[in-house]
Amino acid sequence: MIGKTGSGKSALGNAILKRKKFVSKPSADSVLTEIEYEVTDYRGKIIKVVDGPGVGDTRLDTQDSIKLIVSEMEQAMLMNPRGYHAFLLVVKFGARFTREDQGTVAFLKKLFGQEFVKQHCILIMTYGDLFERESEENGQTFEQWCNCQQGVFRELLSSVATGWCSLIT
Ligand SMILES: Nc1nc2c(ncn2[C@@H]2O[C@H](COP(=O)(O)OP(=O)(O)OP(=O)(O)O)[C@@H](O)[C@H]2O)c(=O)[nH]1
Ligand SMILES: [Mg+2]
Repeated sequence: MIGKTGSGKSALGNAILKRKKFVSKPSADSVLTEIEYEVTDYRGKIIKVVDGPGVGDTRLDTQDSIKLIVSEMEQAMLMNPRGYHAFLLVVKFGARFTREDQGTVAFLKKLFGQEFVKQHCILIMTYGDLFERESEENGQTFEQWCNCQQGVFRELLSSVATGWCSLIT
């Protein structure tokens, strides 16, 4: 899981695992500084969920932030030398998707190649409960909402594996 501090990576990991393995709490700083993982079984398949510190940690400047992602990726690769099936890009619904977020995607492409994001990244929007509240008022479905988005978010949507934008609460 890759995403900004507080975007809900650990909460998503816990939702996938169906148990509270990762610490998920409100904090201005990144809760996790090391890579952590947990294994679960889903319909006979073993799923390994890997959680890491947030990108855009408020305590770090850009250079240190890049160093942190590189070292996080290194740890993640060493931990699973056979590789990963999917990277979950975690974005909080309601948060502005900024150039900085776009920078993270560009950085991943640089690190793993241009096709990487299209082939291996799944965009997950957390805070689905906030979306549902809005949706109750304006009647818009998540799909309709995605189709209305412009700018950087639209670019991100079209750069990840098609059809893989999910909403979780
Ligand atoms: N309402 C709501 N709160 C959420 C959701 N997902 C996460 N949260 C809350 O947001 C806060 C941050 O969530 P985390 O899971 O710790 O976020 P994180 O991305 O792991 O943060 P770092 O480990 O610090 O990078 C916690 O208080 C969660 O309970 C969601 O879908 N809806
Ligand atoms: Mg976390």
